[in-house]
Amino acid sequence: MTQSAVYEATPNNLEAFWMPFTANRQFKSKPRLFAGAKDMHYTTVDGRKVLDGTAGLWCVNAGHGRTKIIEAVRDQVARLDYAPAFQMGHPAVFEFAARLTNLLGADFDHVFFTNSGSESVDTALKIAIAYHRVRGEGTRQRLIGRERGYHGVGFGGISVGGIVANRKTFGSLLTGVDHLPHTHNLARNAFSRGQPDWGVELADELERLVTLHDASNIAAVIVEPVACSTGVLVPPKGYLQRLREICTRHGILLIFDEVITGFGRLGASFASEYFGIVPDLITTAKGITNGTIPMGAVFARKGIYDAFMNAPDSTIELFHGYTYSGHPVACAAGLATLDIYREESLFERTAALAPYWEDAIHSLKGGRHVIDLRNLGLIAGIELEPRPGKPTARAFDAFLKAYDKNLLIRTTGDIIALSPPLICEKKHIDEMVGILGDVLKTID
Ligand code: PXG
Repeated sequence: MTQSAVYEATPNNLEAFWMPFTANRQFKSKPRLFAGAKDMHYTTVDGRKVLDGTAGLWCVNAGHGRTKIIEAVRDQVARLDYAPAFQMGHPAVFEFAARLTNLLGADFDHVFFTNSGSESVDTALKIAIAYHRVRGEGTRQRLIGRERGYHGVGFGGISVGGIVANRKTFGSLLTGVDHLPHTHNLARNAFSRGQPDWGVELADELERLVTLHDASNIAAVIVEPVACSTGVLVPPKGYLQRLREICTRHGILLIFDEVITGFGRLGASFASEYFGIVPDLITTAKGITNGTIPMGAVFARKGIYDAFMNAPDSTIELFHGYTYSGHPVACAAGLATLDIYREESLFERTAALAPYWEDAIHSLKGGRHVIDLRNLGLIAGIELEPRPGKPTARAFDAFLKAYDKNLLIRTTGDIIALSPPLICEKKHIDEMVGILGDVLKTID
């Protein structure tokens, strides 16, 4: 068999691969395999074209198979395949860090590279705790996350995360962690367009935790500006601003987990720009390389890096990093990705398309099983009434039916999540909503 035939044929043995976050036995009894992708579509091994309603897993923001990225990767891997990440460097990583800080604006001046969102989260939590310590506030060690939050799957991330299934089988997790309440409230906010009106007061729960523990013991609060994995929970108006105010008042670092909301998804470079809020640390991954090569990054607000630079000159300031931090091939992919975002004005384009997206999504109101519709930027959540006694079954059926009709969606619980590549056109939005409307009519 030629190498390309291996990539395109259905493998004989599906058993050995233990698939992540997958119903392995269900999948292996009826596999769904992609062999190719271009722009807005995947191609299956049996030659069907499937419209990508999810930008892969929220990461292929510039669409699939972008020539510029492919060429940059090809060139870099041939030129310098790997350079040690510790005590050595290579030009592309410095260039990429500088380009990223330009994109972020004047408030952020340093970038720490990782290989995934999970690593970015653990990195940010560690930087937050160490930052307080180097400034002589070493008692600040507690971390605060939020119910229903998703911060990846490292022990740090699941400890501050609030998705029960991702936590309950993994033991005692990190100590010293509290959770804010989530912001989902169907009774008050169902079918809100964009940010819901009710819920700013939920941020005041942070004051309660500060009163309980005392600010001198709290290092950081971490939230997703829009909680996506749990099923697209859009923050109530004023909520994130209030979290920022409370953190500032008590010297607590605010971490925005922008693994999904970064790189244009809301129609601005980052959610922090979209909402006009400056957090202290921003975690990213996914769209940083258009999903082409694994990479993540943590952005530090001015002053955070400097606080670590008081040790004697030749000592290591932060004992943290990964073999592949700032991998040359990932940096090449990232630089080409930033070029595409800029040359095609993809963030501005997303902002311009968002109202059309909102109308299209909300046209599903009144559809069978639909109990809520939520949207922001190019993200949507469609919440279905669960089947009695069988949570998740109805949405999973919708996923399988949509795939049969050549549309890729994501489901979590009984919520359908959509997040197409930012190059998507109105005709793609119409197609997605059309297929989904049909699917909802045909599932029980
Ligand atoms: N933080 C956030 C906010 C995320 O959404 C991570 C951290 C972890 O990133 P890594 O690269 O370690 O997976 C994520 C990842 C889904 C889905 O369909 C979402 C993610 C990953 C896979 C599937 O909701 N988010």
